Amino acid sequence: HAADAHRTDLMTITRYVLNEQSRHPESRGDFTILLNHIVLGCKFVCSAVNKACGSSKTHRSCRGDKCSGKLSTCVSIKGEEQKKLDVLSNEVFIKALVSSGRTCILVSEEDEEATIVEPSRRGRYCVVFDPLDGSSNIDCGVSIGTIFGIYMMKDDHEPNLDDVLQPGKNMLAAGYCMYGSSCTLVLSTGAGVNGFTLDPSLGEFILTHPDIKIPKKGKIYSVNEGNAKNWDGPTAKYVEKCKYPKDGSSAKSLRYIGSMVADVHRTLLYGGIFLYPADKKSPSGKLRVLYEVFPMSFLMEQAGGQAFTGKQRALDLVPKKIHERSPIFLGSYDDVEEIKALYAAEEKKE
Ligand code: P6P
Repeated sequence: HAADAHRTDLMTITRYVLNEQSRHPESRGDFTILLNHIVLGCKFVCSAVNKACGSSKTHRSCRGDKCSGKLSTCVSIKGEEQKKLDVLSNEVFIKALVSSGRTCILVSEEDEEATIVEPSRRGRYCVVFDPLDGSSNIDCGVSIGTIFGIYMMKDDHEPNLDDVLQPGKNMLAAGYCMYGSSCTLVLSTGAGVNGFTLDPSLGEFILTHPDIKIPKKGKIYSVNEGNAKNWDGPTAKYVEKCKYPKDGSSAKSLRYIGSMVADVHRTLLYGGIFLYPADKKSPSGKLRVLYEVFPMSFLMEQAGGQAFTGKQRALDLVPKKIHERSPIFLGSYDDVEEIKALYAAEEKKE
Protein backbone atom coordinates (compact mmCIF):
# COMPACT_ATOMS: atom_id res chain seq x y z
CA HIS A 1 0.00 0.00 0.00
CA ALA A 2 3.08 2.21 0.17
CA ALA A 3 2.67 3.17 -3.49
CA ASP A 4 -1.00 3.99 -2.87
CA ALA A 5 -0.05 6.03 0.17
CA HIS A 6 2.42 7.91 -2.02
CA ARG A 7 -0.28 8.53 -4.60
CA THR A 8 -2.86 9.69 -2.07
CA ASP A 9 -0.50 11.36 0.40
CA LEU A 10 0.00 14.40 -1.85
CA MET A 11 2.87 16.56 -0.62
CA THR A 12 1.89 19.92 -2.09
CA ILE A 13 4.25 22.88 -1.84
CA THR A 14 1.90 24.52 0.67
CA ARG A 15 1.88 21.43 2.90
CA TYR A 16 5.66 21.20 2.61
CA VAL A 17 6.12 24.81 3.69
CA LEU A 18 3.64 24.38 6.56
CA ASN A 19 5.70 21.39 7.75
CA GLU A 20 8.80 23.61 7.44
CA GLN A 21 6.91 26.29 9.38
CA SER A 22 6.78 24.02 12.39
CA ARG A 23 10.58 24.40 12.52
CA HIS A 24 9.99 28.11 13.29
CA PRO A 25 7.35 28.17 16.06
CA GLU A 26 7.80 31.95 16.35
CA SER A 27 6.51 32.53 12.83
CA ARG A 28 2.84 33.29 12.47
CA GLY A 29 2.32 31.57 9.12
CA ASP A 30 3.33 34.75 7.32
CA PHE A 31 5.95 33.00 5.22
CA THR A 32 3.42 30.38 4.08
CA ILE A 33 1.04 33.13 3.04
CA LEU A 34 3.82 34.93 1.18
CA LEU A 35 4.92 31.77 -0.59
CA ASN A 36 1.35 30.97 -1.61
CA HIS A 37 1.16 34.33 -3.37
CA ILE A 38 4.44 33.66 -5.18
CA VAL A 39 3.07 30.27 -6.23
CA LEU A 40 -0.09 31.98 -7.53
CA GLY A 41 2.07 34.26 -9.69
CA CYS A 42 3.99 31.26 -11.03
CA LYS A 43 0.75 29.46 -11.93
CA PHE A 44 -0.46 32.52 -13.84
CA VAL A 45 2.79 32.94 -15.76
CA CYS A 46 2.91 29.21 -16.50
CA SER A 47 -0.55 29.44 -18.01
CA ALA A 48 0.26 32.57 -20.03
CA VAL A 49 3.58 31.17 -21.32
CA ASN A 50 2.05 27.86 -22.36
CA LYS A 51 -0.78 29.25 -24.44
CA ALA A 52 -0.25 28.06 -27.99
CA CYS A 53 0.30 31.11 -30.10
CA GLY A 54 2.45 32.43 -32.87
CA SER A 55 0.97 32.69 -36.35
CA SER A 56 -1.35 29.76 -35.54
CA LYS A 57 -3.45 32.45 -33.82
CA THR A 58 -4.66 29.71 -31.46
CA HIS A 59 -4.09 31.97 -28.48
CA ARG A 60 -7.34 31.72 -26.49
CA SER A 61 -7.91 35.43 -26.33
CA CYS A 62 -5.93 36.27 -29.46
CA ARG A 63 -7.31 39.23 -31.28
CA GLY A 64 -6.49 37.71 -34.66
CA ASP A 65 -6.16 40.87 -36.71
CA LYS A 66 -3.67 42.40 -34.24
CA CYS A 67 -1.79 39.13 -33.62
CA SER A 68 1.92 39.82 -33.84
CA GLY A 69 2.56 36.09 -34.31
CA LYS A 70 4.97 36.35 -31.38
CA LEU A 71 3.91 35.24 -27.92
CA SER A 72 6.57 37.49 -26.45
CA THR A 73 4.69 40.53 -27.73
CA CYS A 74 1.12 39.32 -27.80
CA VAL A 75 -0.67 38.33 -24.68
CA SER A 76 -4.05 39.98 -24.70
CA ILE A 77 -5.71 38.82 -21.53
CA LYS A 78 -9.35 39.83 -21.11
CA GLY A 79 -9.09 42.24 -24.04
CA GLU A 80 -6.34 44.28 -22.35
CA GLU A 81 -4.09 46.04 -24.81
CA GLN A 82 -1.35 43.72 -25.99
CA LYS A 83 1.41 43.44 -23.39
CA LYS A 84 4.83 41.89 -23.54
CA LEU A 85 4.77 38.72 -21.48
CA ASP A 86 7.54 39.91 -19.18
CA VAL A 87 5.70 43.17 -18.46
CA LEU A 88 2.48 41.28 -17.75
CA SER A 89 4.31 38.75 -15.54
CA ASN A 90 5.85 41.61 -13.59
CA GLU A 91 2.46 43.21 -12.96
CA VAL A 92 1.03 39.89 -11.79
CA PHE A 93 3.87 39.29 -9.33
CA ILE A 94 3.84 42.86 -7.98
CA LYS A 95 0.06 42.68 -7.40
CA ALA A 96 0.26 39.18 -5.86
CA LEU A 97 3.09 40.17 -3.52
CA VAL A 98 1.41 43.41 -2.42
CA SER A 99 -1.95 41.68 -1.91
CA SER A 100 -0.25 39.06 0.31
CA GLY A 101 0.03 41.79 2.95
CA ARG A 102 3.38 40.24 3.97
CA THR A 103 5.84 42.38 2.01
CA CYS A 104 7.27 45.86 2.54
CA ILE A 105 9.71 46.35 -0.38
CA LEU A 106 9.95 44.69 -3.79
CA VAL A 107 12.76 44.78 -6.36
CA SER A 108 11.98 43.59 -9.87
CA GLU A 109 14.25 43.27 -12.91
CA GLU A 110 11.48 45.04 -14.81
CA ASP A 111 11.33 48.15 -12.59
CA GLU A 112 14.11 50.74 -12.36
CA GLU A 113 12.99 51.73 -8.83
CA ALA A 114 12.09 49.47 -5.90
CA THR A 115 8.40 49.26 -4.93
CA ILE A 116 7.72 50.40 -1.34
CA VAL A 117 4.45 48.78 -0.26
CA GLU A 118 1.82 51.19 1.13
CA PRO A 119 1.70 51.11 4.96
CA SER A 120 -1.76 49.53 5.18
CA ARG A 121 -0.59 46.46 3.18
CA ARG A 122 2.88 46.03 4.68
CA GLY A 123 4.50 42.91 6.16
CA ARG A 124 8.08 42.10 7.15
CA TYR A 125 9.41 40.39 3.99
CA CYS A 126 11.43 41.91 1.13
CA VAL A 127 11.22 40.10 -2.21
CA VAL A 128 13.70 40.47 -5.08
CA PHE A 129 12.71 38.82 -8.36
CA ASP A 130 13.05 38.53 -12.11
CA PRO A 131 9.48 37.80 -13.25
CA LEU A 132 10.47 36.25 -16.57
CA ASP A 133 14.19 35.67 -16.95
CA GLY A 134 15.35 34.69 -20.42
CA SER A 135 12.15 36.00 -22.03
CA SER A 136 14.06 36.76 -25.24
CA ASN A 137 13.97 32.98 -25.78
CA ILE A 138 10.22 32.57 -25.55
CA ASP A 139 9.37 32.70 -29.25
CA CYS A 140 11.53 29.66 -29.97
CA GLY A 141 10.09 27.61 -27.11
CA VAL A 142 13.22 27.55 -24.94
CA SER A 143 12.47 27.15 -21.22
CA ILE A 144 12.40 30.43 -19.29
CA GLY A 145 11.65 31.19 -15.67
CA THR A 146 10.89 33.32 -12.65
CA ILE A 147 13.71 33.74 -10.12
CA PHE A 148 13.13 35.07 -6.58
CA GLY A 149 14.83 35.67 -3.25
CA ILE A 150 13.30 36.60 0.12
CA TYR A 151 14.87 38.73 2.91
CA MET A 152 13.42 39.77 6.25
CA MET A 153 13.42 43.56 6.65
CA LYS A 154 16.37 44.71 8.79
CA ASP A 155 14.26 46.12 11.62
CA ASP A 156 10.86 47.66 12.19
CA HIS A 157 11.60 50.98 10.50
CA GLU A 158 10.29 52.69 7.37
CA PRO A 159 11.29 50.20 4.63
CA ASN A 160 14.22 51.42 2.53
CA LEU A 161 16.83 50.11 0.10
CA ASP A 162 19.06 48.91 2.97
CA ASP A 163 16.48 46.16 3.52
CA VAL A 164 17.32 44.68 0.10
CA LEU A 165 21.00 45.69 -0.20
CA GLN A 166 21.88 42.76 2.07
CA PRO A 167 24.39 39.99 1.32
CA GLY A 168 22.83 36.90 -0.25
CA LYS A 169 23.70 34.85 2.86
CA ASN A 170 20.96 36.81 4.69
CA MET A 171 18.25 35.43 2.40
CA LEU A 172 15.62 33.34 4.21
CA ALA A 173 14.58 31.58 1.03
CA ALA A 174 15.18 31.53 -2.72
CA GLY A 175 13.87 29.68 -5.71
CA TYR A 176 12.93 29.60 -9.35
CA CYS A 177 10.01 28.41 -11.42
CA MET A 178 10.93 27.01 -14.82
CA TYR A 179 8.32 27.19 -17.60
CA GLY A 180 9.28 24.40 -19.96
CA SER A 181 7.86 21.04 -21.02
CA SER A 182 6.54 20.97 -17.44
CA CYS A 183 6.32 23.73 -14.82
CA THR A 184 8.89 23.04 -12.09
CA LEU A 185 9.37 25.14 -8.96
CA VAL A 186 12.67 24.64 -7.12
CA LEU A 187 12.78 26.10 -3.61
CA SER A 188 15.02 26.33 -0.57
CA THR A 189 13.97 27.80 2.77
CA GLY A 190 17.45 27.22 4.19
CA ALA A 191 17.11 23.50 4.94
CA GLY A 192 18.02 21.89 1.62
CA VAL A 193 16.48 22.13 -1.85
CA ASN A 194 13.20 20.61 -3.05
CA GLY A 195 11.57 20.51 -6.50
CA PHE A 196 7.84 20.65 -7.13
CA THR A 197 6.05 20.00 -10.43
CA LEU A 198 2.74 21.61 -11.31
CA ASP A 199 0.01 19.05 -11.80
CA PRO A 200 -2.30 20.95 -14.17
CA SER A 201 -5.26 18.68 -13.35
CA LEU A 202 -4.96 19.62 -9.66
CA GLY A 203 -3.53 23.11 -10.11
CA GLU A 204 -1.08 22.17 -7.34
CA PHE A 205 2.71 21.98 -7.20
CA ILE A 206 3.51 18.44 -6.02
CA LEU A 207 6.86 17.40 -4.46
CA THR A 208 8.66 15.47 -7.22
CA HIS A 209 12.35 16.12 -6.43
CA PRO A 210 12.84 15.79 -2.64
CA ASP A 211 16.14 16.92 -1.11
CA ILE A 212 18.06 17.71 -4.33
CA LYS A 213 21.84 17.31 -3.99
CA ILE A 214 24.14 18.42 -6.81
CA PRO A 215 26.82 15.83 -7.80
CA LYS A 216 30.17 16.73 -6.20
CA LYS A 217 31.81 16.87 -9.65
CA GLY A 218 30.26 17.12 -13.10
CA LYS A 219 31.06 16.40 -16.76
CA ILE A 220 29.45 19.54 -18.20
CA TYR A 221 30.55 23.15 -18.44
CA SER A 222 28.08 25.86 -19.41
CA VAL A 223 29.30 29.21 -20.78
CA ASN A 224 28.75 31.45 -23.80
CA GLU A 225 31.88 30.54 -25.82
CA GLY A 226 31.07 33.46 -28.09
CA ASN A 227 32.61 35.74 -25.45
CA ALA A 228 35.90 33.77 -25.33
CA LYS A 229 37.96 36.56 -26.90
CA ASN A 230 37.06 38.85 -23.96
CA TRP A 231 37.70 36.44 -21.07
CA ASP A 232 40.34 37.06 -18.42
CA GLY A 233 43.19 34.60 -17.79
CA PRO A 234 41.69 32.29 -15.15
CA THR A 235 38.40 31.80 -17.04
CA ALA A 236 40.24 31.18 -20.31
CA LYS A 237 42.58 28.70 -18.57
CA TYR A 238 39.64 26.90 -16.92
CA VAL A 239 37.65 26.51 -20.13
CA GLU A 240 40.81 25.33 -21.93
CA LYS A 241 41.17 22.68 -19.18
CA CYS A 242 37.54 21.60 -19.72
CA LYS A 243 38.22 21.10 -23.43
CA TYR A 244 41.81 19.77 -23.37
CA PRO A 245 42.32 18.14 -19.94
CA LYS A 246 46.02 17.50 -19.22
CA ASP A 247 45.43 14.79 -16.62
CA GLY A 248 44.21 12.21 -19.11
CA SER A 249 40.57 12.62 -18.05
CA SER A 250 37.95 13.02 -20.75
CA ALA A 251 36.93 16.47 -21.93
CA LYS A 252 33.78 17.97 -20.47
CA SER A 253 30.70 18.48 -22.65
CA LEU A 254 29.52 22.02 -23.39
CA ARG A 255 25.83 22.68 -22.79
CA TYR A 256 24.63 26.31 -23.02
CA ILE A 257 20.96 27.21 -23.42
CA GLY A 258 21.26 30.94 -22.82
CA SER A 259 18.37 30.93 -20.34
CA MET A 260 19.75 31.03 -16.80
CA VAL A 261 16.93 29.07 -15.17
CA ALA A 262 17.30 26.24 -17.73
CA ASP A 263 21.12 26.16 -17.51
CA VAL A 264 21.08 26.25 -13.70
CA HIS A 265 18.33 23.61 -13.42
CA ARG A 266 20.35 21.20 -15.59
CA THR A 267 23.51 21.97 -13.56
CA LEU A 268 21.65 21.34 -10.28
CA LEU A 269 20.30 17.96 -11.42
CA TYR A 270 23.20 16.65 -13.55
CA GLY A 271 26.18 18.43 -11.97
CA GLY A 272 28.84 20.55 -13.67
CA ILE A 273 29.55 24.27 -13.70
CA PHE A 274 27.73 27.34 -15.04
CA LEU A 275 29.86 30.39 -15.78
CA TYR A 276 28.98 33.97 -16.64
CA PRO A 277 32.39 35.60 -16.20
CA ALA A 278 33.38 39.24 -16.32
CA ASP A 279 34.96 40.21 -19.60
CA LYS A 280 36.53 43.26 -21.24
CA LYS A 281 33.11 44.35 -22.53
CA SER A 282 31.28 43.89 -19.19
CA PRO A 283 33.75 44.10 -16.27
CA SER A 284 31.00 43.09 -13.81
CA GLY A 285 29.63 40.32 -15.99
CA LYS A 286 26.00 40.38 -17.15
CA LEU A 287 23.91 38.67 -14.48
CA ARG A 288 22.19 40.69 -11.75
CA VAL A 289 23.23 40.15 -8.13
CA LEU A 290 19.92 40.40 -6.27
CA TYR A 291 17.58 38.37 -8.46
CA GLU A 292 19.84 36.09 -10.54
CA VAL A 293 23.20 35.54 -8.79
CA PHE A 294 22.02 35.41 -5.16
CA PRO A 295 18.99 33.09 -5.51
CA MET A 296 20.89 30.62 -7.73
CA SER A 297 23.95 30.73 -5.45
CA PHE A 298 21.72 30.17 -2.39
CA LEU A 299 20.19 27.09 -4.04
CA MET A 300 23.60 25.74 -5.12
CA GLU A 301 25.02 25.98 -1.58
CA GLN A 302 21.90 24.41 -0.10
CA ALA A 303 22.26 21.52 -2.59
CA GLY A 304 25.93 20.94 -1.60
CA GLY A 305 27.51 22.96 -4.40
CA GLN A 306 29.06 26.41 -4.28
CA ALA A 307 29.06 29.80 -6.00
CA PHE A 308 32.02 32.16 -6.57
CA THR A 309 32.28 35.64 -8.12
CA GLY A 310 35.93 35.41 -9.19
CA LYS A 311 36.88 37.26 -6.03
CA GLN A 312 34.74 35.84 -3.18
CA ARG A 313 31.91 33.56 -2.12
CA ALA A 314 28.94 34.93 -4.06
CA LEU A 315 26.62 35.04 -1.02
CA ASP A 316 29.11 37.23 0.89
CA LEU A 317 28.81 40.01 -1.70
CA VAL A 318 27.16 43.18 -0.34
CA PRO A 319 25.35 44.91 -3.24
CA LYS A 320 25.40 48.73 -3.38
CA LYS A 321 22.73 49.12 -6.07
CA ILE A 322 19.59 47.08 -6.62
CA HIS A 323 20.39 46.25 -10.29
CA GLU A 324 24.10 45.65 -9.74
CA ARG A 325 25.78 42.89 -11.78
CA SER A 326 28.44 40.33 -10.83
CA PRO A 327 30.46 37.62 -12.54
CA ILE A 328 29.34 34.18 -11.34
CA PHE A 329 30.76 30.63 -11.32
CA LEU A 330 28.36 28.15 -9.72
CA GLY A 331 27.69 24.40 -9.60
CA SER A 332 29.40 21.23 -8.41
CA TYR A 333 31.65 21.80 -5.41
CA ASP A 334 34.81 20.33 -6.94
CA ASP A 335 34.36 22.07 -10.30
CA VAL A 336 34.01 25.51 -8.67
CA GLU A 337 37.02 24.72 -6.45
CA GLU A 338 39.12 24.35 -9.62
CA ILE A 339 38.28 27.79 -10.96
CA LYS A 340 38.71 29.33 -7.48
CA ALA A 341 42.28 27.93 -7.45
CA LEU A 342 43.00 29.53 -10.84
CA TYR A 343 41.77 32.93 -9.63
CA ALA A 344 43.74 32.56 -6.39
CA ALA A 345 46.91 31.77 -8.38
CA GLU A 346 46.29 34.85 -10.57
CA GLU A 347 45.88 37.02 -7.48
CA LYS A 348 49.21 35.78 -6.08
CA LYS A 349 50.95 36.90 -9.28
CA GLU A 350 49.55 40.43 -8.97
P1 P6P B 1 24.16 35.69 -23.19
C1 P6P B 1 18.89 35.92 -20.50
O1 P6P B 1 18.85 37.10 -21.26
C2 P6P B 1 19.96 36.08 -19.43
O2 P6P B 1 19.67 37.16 -18.61
C3 P6P B 1 20.09 34.80 -18.61
O3 P6P B 1 18.88 34.14 -18.48
C4 P6P B 1 21.11 34.01 -19.41
O4 P6P B 1 21.86 33.13 -18.60
C5 P6P B 1 22.00 35.10 -19.99
O5 P6P B 1 21.21 36.29 -20.05
C6 P6P B 1 22.49 34.76 -21.39
O6 P6P B 1 23.36 35.81 -21.79
O7 P6P B 1 25.04 36.92 -23.18
O8 P6P B 1 24.97 34.41 -23.13
O9 P6P B 1 23.13 35.67 -24.27
